[in-house]
Amino acid sequence: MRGRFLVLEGIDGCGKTTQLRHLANWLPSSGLLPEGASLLLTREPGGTALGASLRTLLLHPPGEVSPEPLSELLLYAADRAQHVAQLIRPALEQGHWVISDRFSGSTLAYQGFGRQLDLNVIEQLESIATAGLVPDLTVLLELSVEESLVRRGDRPNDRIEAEGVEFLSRVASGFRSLASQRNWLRIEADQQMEIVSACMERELRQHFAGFKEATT
Ligand code: T5A
Repeated sequence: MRGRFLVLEGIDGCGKTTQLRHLANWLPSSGLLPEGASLLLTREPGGTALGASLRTLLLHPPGEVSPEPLSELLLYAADRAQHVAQLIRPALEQGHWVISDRFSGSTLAYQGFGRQLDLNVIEQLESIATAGLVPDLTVLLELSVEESLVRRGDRPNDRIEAEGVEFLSRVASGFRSLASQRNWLRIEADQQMEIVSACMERELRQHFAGFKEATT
Protein backbone atom coordinates (compact mmCIF):
# COMPACT_ATOMS: atom_id res chain seq x y z
CA MET A 1 0.00 0.00 0.00
CA ARG A 2 1.33 3.40 -1.00
CA GLY A 3 2.33 5.76 1.83
CA ARG A 4 0.95 9.23 2.42
CA PHE A 5 2.39 12.57 1.31
CA LEU A 6 1.86 15.69 3.43
CA VAL A 7 3.05 19.18 2.59
CA LEU A 8 3.35 22.27 4.77
CA GLU A 9 3.10 25.60 2.96
CA GLY A 10 3.06 29.28 3.92
CA ILE A 11 5.03 32.50 3.83
CA ASP A 12 8.51 32.76 5.33
CA GLY A 13 8.57 32.37 9.10
CA CYS A 14 5.01 30.96 9.35
CA GLY A 15 6.28 28.05 11.47
CA LYS A 16 6.59 25.17 8.98
CA THR A 17 9.92 23.95 10.33
CA THR A 18 8.66 24.19 13.92
CA GLN A 19 5.53 22.17 13.11
CA LEU A 20 7.47 19.66 11.00
CA ARG A 21 9.63 18.94 14.06
CA HIS A 22 6.51 18.55 16.15
CA LEU A 23 4.99 16.09 13.67
CA ALA A 24 8.26 14.13 13.62
CA ASN A 25 7.79 13.49 17.35
CA TRP A 26 4.05 13.09 17.40
CA LEU A 27 3.16 11.09 14.26
CA PRO A 28 5.10 7.87 15.07
CA SER A 29 3.25 7.58 18.40
CA SER A 30 -0.10 8.82 17.06
CA GLY A 31 -1.30 5.44 15.90
CA LEU A 32 -1.88 6.84 12.41
CA LEU A 33 1.13 5.25 10.71
CA PRO A 34 0.55 1.69 9.54
CA GLU A 35 2.81 -1.07 10.89
CA GLY A 36 6.28 -0.92 9.31
CA ALA A 37 5.81 2.55 7.82
CA SER A 38 8.38 5.15 8.73
CA LEU A 39 8.30 8.91 8.41
CA LEU A 40 10.54 10.85 6.03
CA LEU A 41 10.97 14.58 6.61
CA THR A 42 12.21 16.67 3.75
CA ARG A 43 12.10 20.15 2.28
CA GLU A 44 12.23 22.24 -0.88
CA PRO A 45 14.47 23.52 -2.11
CA GLY A 46 17.23 21.16 -1.01
CA GLY A 47 15.74 17.74 -0.23
CA THR A 48 18.44 15.87 -2.20
CA ALA A 49 22.19 16.32 -2.69
CA LEU A 50 21.59 17.94 -6.08
CA GLY A 51 18.81 20.00 -4.49
CA ALA A 52 21.22 21.26 -1.80
CA SER A 53 23.43 22.76 -4.52
CA LEU A 54 20.37 24.23 -6.25
CA ARG A 55 19.26 25.70 -2.90
CA THR A 56 22.57 27.57 -2.60
CA LEU A 57 22.25 28.86 -6.16
CA LEU A 58 18.67 29.97 -5.48
CA LEU A 59 18.94 31.52 -2.03
CA HIS A 60 22.60 32.57 -1.78
CA PRO A 61 23.91 32.78 -5.36
CA PRO A 62 27.67 33.21 -5.69
CA GLY A 63 28.55 36.87 -5.90
CA GLU A 64 24.85 37.48 -5.11
CA VAL A 65 24.10 37.59 -8.86
CA SER A 66 20.35 36.92 -8.98
CA PRO A 67 18.99 34.47 -11.53
CA GLU A 68 16.43 35.86 -13.95
CA PRO A 69 12.82 35.05 -12.89
CA LEU A 70 12.48 32.35 -15.58
CA SER A 71 15.81 30.76 -14.58
CA GLU A 72 14.67 30.87 -10.96
CA LEU A 73 11.43 29.09 -11.90
CA LEU A 74 13.32 26.38 -13.79
CA LEU A 75 15.78 25.86 -10.93
CA TYR A 76 12.92 25.29 -8.47
CA ALA A 77 11.35 22.88 -10.99
CA ALA A 78 14.67 21.02 -11.36
CA ASP A 79 14.96 20.72 -7.58
CA ARG A 80 11.42 19.30 -7.45
CA ALA A 81 11.90 16.83 -10.31
CA GLN A 82 14.96 15.40 -8.55
CA HIS A 83 13.21 15.42 -5.17
CA VAL A 84 10.17 13.52 -6.46
CA ALA A 85 12.13 10.99 -8.51
CA GLN A 86 14.94 10.28 -6.05
CA LEU A 87 13.28 10.60 -2.65
CA ILE A 88 9.53 11.15 -2.42
CA ARG A 89 8.07 8.68 -4.91
CA PRO A 90 10.33 5.74 -3.90
CA ALA A 91 9.49 6.32 -0.21
CA LEU A 92 5.74 6.43 -0.92
CA GLU A 93 5.97 3.30 -3.04
CA GLN A 94 7.57 1.50 -0.09
CA GLY A 95 4.61 2.51 2.08
CA HIS A 96 6.40 5.25 4.03
CA TRP A 97 4.93 8.63 4.89
CA VAL A 98 6.64 11.78 3.65
CA ILE A 99 6.26 15.32 4.98
CA SER A 100 7.78 18.11 2.93
CA ASP A 101 8.43 21.66 4.06
CA ARG A 102 7.15 23.32 0.82
CA PHE A 103 6.28 21.75 -2.54
CA SER A 104 4.77 22.93 -5.82
CA GLY A 105 2.32 25.31 -4.09
CA SER A 106 5.33 27.46 -3.18
CA THR A 107 6.28 27.87 -6.84
CA LEU A 108 2.77 28.99 -7.73
CA ALA A 109 2.73 31.41 -4.78
CA TYR A 110 6.26 32.85 -5.07
CA GLN A 111 7.05 32.66 -8.78
CA GLY A 112 3.40 32.92 -9.94
CA PHE A 113 1.79 35.45 -7.58
CA GLY A 114 5.04 36.98 -6.23
CA ARG A 115 7.08 37.32 -9.44
CA GLN A 116 3.92 37.40 -11.58
CA LEU A 117 5.13 34.77 -14.06
CA ASP A 118 2.46 33.05 -16.14
CA LEU A 119 0.47 30.72 -13.89
CA ASN A 120 -0.43 28.43 -16.80
CA VAL A 121 3.24 27.90 -17.62
CA ILE A 122 3.96 27.19 -13.94
CA GLU A 123 1.15 24.64 -13.79
CA GLN A 124 2.51 22.88 -16.88
CA LEU A 125 5.96 22.79 -15.33
CA GLU A 126 4.44 21.54 -12.08
CA SER A 127 2.96 18.51 -13.79
CA ILE A 128 6.27 17.82 -15.58
CA ALA A 129 8.42 18.17 -12.45
CA THR A 130 6.10 16.16 -10.20
CA ALA A 131 5.26 13.62 -12.94
CA GLY A 132 1.70 13.90 -11.67
CA LEU A 133 2.43 13.34 -7.97
CA VAL A 134 -0.10 15.27 -5.87
CA PRO A 135 0.11 15.58 -2.06
CA ASP A 136 -2.53 13.69 -0.08
CA LEU A 137 -2.81 16.73 2.16
CA THR A 138 -1.42 20.26 1.97
CA VAL A 139 -1.61 22.41 5.09
CA LEU A 140 -1.35 26.18 4.76
CA LEU A 141 -0.04 27.85 7.91
CA GLU A 142 -1.57 31.30 7.62
CA LEU A 143 0.41 34.20 9.03
CA SER A 144 0.24 37.93 8.36
CA VAL A 145 3.15 39.54 6.54
CA GLU A 146 3.69 41.83 9.56
CA GLU A 147 4.04 38.87 11.93
CA SER A 148 6.33 37.11 9.44
CA LEU A 149 8.69 40.08 9.58
CA VAL A 150 8.55 40.18 13.40
CA ARG A 151 9.34 36.48 13.65
CA ARG A 152 12.30 36.74 11.32
CA GLY A 153 13.73 39.52 13.53
CA ASP A 154 17.34 40.48 12.79
CA ARG A 155 18.17 37.21 11.05
CA PRO A 156 19.85 37.97 7.68
CA ASN A 157 17.45 37.66 4.74
CA ASP A 158 18.02 35.14 1.98
CA ARG A 159 17.54 36.36 -1.62
CA ILE A 160 13.79 35.63 -1.71
CA GLU A 161 13.13 37.11 1.75
CA ALA A 162 14.95 40.26 0.64
CA GLU A 163 12.25 40.91 -2.00
CA GLY A 164 10.34 42.97 0.57
CA VAL A 165 6.84 43.51 1.87
CA GLU A 166 4.92 44.06 -1.37
CA PHE A 167 6.30 40.88 -2.88
CA LEU A 168 5.52 38.90 0.28
CA SER A 169 1.98 40.33 0.38
CA ARG A 170 1.34 39.05 -3.15
CA VAL A 171 2.74 35.67 -2.12
CA ALA A 172 0.50 35.56 0.98
CA SER A 173 -2.57 36.43 -1.05
CA GLY A 174 -1.55 33.83 -3.66
CA PHE A 175 -1.35 31.17 -0.96
CA ARG A 176 -4.88 32.07 0.19
CA SER A 177 -6.25 31.74 -3.37
CA LEU A 178 -4.47 28.43 -3.88
CA ALA A 179 -5.81 27.09 -0.59
CA SER A 180 -9.37 27.82 -1.72
CA GLN A 181 -8.91 26.49 -5.25
CA ARG A 182 -7.06 23.35 -4.25
CA ASN A 183 -8.93 22.52 -1.08
CA TRP A 184 -5.94 22.82 1.25
CA LEU A 185 -6.33 22.72 4.98
CA ARG A 186 -5.82 26.16 6.53
CA ILE A 187 -4.49 26.67 10.04
CA GLU A 188 -4.12 30.03 11.75
CA ALA A 189 -0.40 30.20 12.52
CA ASP A 190 -0.54 33.35 14.63
CA GLN A 191 -1.25 31.41 17.81
CA GLN A 192 1.02 29.85 20.40
CA MET A 193 3.12 27.01 18.98
CA GLU A 194 1.38 24.45 21.19
CA ILE A 195 -2.04 25.55 19.95
CA VAL A 196 -0.95 25.34 16.31
CA SER A 197 0.47 21.85 17.01
CA ALA A 198 -2.77 20.75 18.65
CA CYS A 199 -4.74 21.96 15.59
CA MET A 200 -2.40 20.01 13.31
CA GLU A 201 -2.85 16.84 15.37
CA ARG A 202 -6.63 17.17 15.36
CA GLU A 203 -6.84 17.82 11.63
CA LEU A 204 -4.46 15.00 10.71
CA ARG A 205 -6.40 12.56 12.87
CA GLN A 206 -9.58 13.57 11.13
CA HIS A 207 -8.07 13.48 7.65
CA PHE A 208 -6.27 10.13 7.94
CA ALA A 209 -8.70 8.40 10.30
CA GLY A 210 -9.65 5.63 7.89
CA PHE A 211 -6.23 5.12 6.34
CA LYS A 212 -4.71 2.72 8.86
CA GLU A 213 -7.78 0.49 8.88
CA ALA A 214 -7.71 0.41 5.08
CA THR A 215 -4.15 -0.90 5.13
CA THR A 216 -4.64 -3.63 7.73
N1 T5A B 1 10.66 29.27 -2.62
C1 T5A B 1 10.59 27.95 -2.30
C2 T5A B 1 10.24 29.77 -3.85
O1 T5A B 1 10.35 30.96 -4.14
N2 T5A B 1 9.70 28.87 -4.74
C3 T5A B 1 9.60 27.54 -4.48
O2 T5A B 1 9.13 26.77 -5.33
C4 T5A B 1 10.07 27.05 -3.21
C5 T5A B 1 9.99 25.59 -2.90
C6 T5A B 1 12.95 28.81 0.96
C7 T5A B 1 12.69 30.06 0.16
O3 T5A B 1 12.49 29.68 -1.18
C8 T5A B 1 11.27 30.21 -1.64
C9 T5A B 1 10.43 30.43 -0.43
C10 T5A B 1 11.44 30.76 0.65
O4 T5A B 1 11.63 32.15 0.66
P1 T5A B 1 13.62 28.52 3.43
O5 T5A B 1 14.86 28.86 4.19
O6 T5A B 1 13.28 27.09 3.30
O7 T5A B 1 13.71 29.19 2.01
O8 T5A B 1 12.53 29.45 4.02
P2 T5A B 1 11.26 29.17 4.83
O9 T5A B 1 10.59 27.95 4.35
O10 T5A B 1 10.48 30.42 4.76
O11 T5A B 1 11.83 28.91 6.29
P3 T5A B 1 11.71 29.77 7.56
O12 T5A B 1 12.59 29.10 8.57
O13 T5A B 1 11.90 31.21 7.31
O14 T5A B 1 10.18 29.64 7.97
P4 T5A B 1 9.37 28.50 8.69
O15 T5A B 1 10.07 27.19 8.59
O16 T5A B 1 8.00 28.57 8.19
O17 T5A B 1 9.33 29.00 10.20
P5 T5A B 1 10.07 28.43 11.52
O18 T5A B 1 9.38 27.26 12.04
O19 T5A B 1 11.54 28.34 11.22
O20 T5A B 1 9.75 29.64 12.49
C11 T5A B 1 10.31 30.92 12.29
C12 T5A B 1 10.49 31.59 13.67
O21 T5A B 1 9.23 31.75 14.27
C13 T5A B 1 9.16 31.05 15.53
C14 T5A B 1 10.28 30.00 15.48
O22 T5A B 1 10.74 29.66 16.76
C15 T5A B 1 11.34 30.74 14.65
O23 T5A B 1 12.06 31.61 15.47
N3 T5A B 1 7.82 30.45 15.61
C16 T5A B 1 6.84 30.98 16.36
N4 T5A B 1 6.79 32.07 17.15
C17 T5A B 1 5.62 32.34 17.77
N5 T5A B 1 4.48 31.56 17.64
C18 T5A B 1 4.50 30.46 16.86
N6 T5A B 1 3.38 29.72 16.70
C19 T5A B 1 5.72 30.13 16.16
N7 T5A B 1 6.07 29.13 15.30
C20 T5A B 1 7.35 29.35 14.97
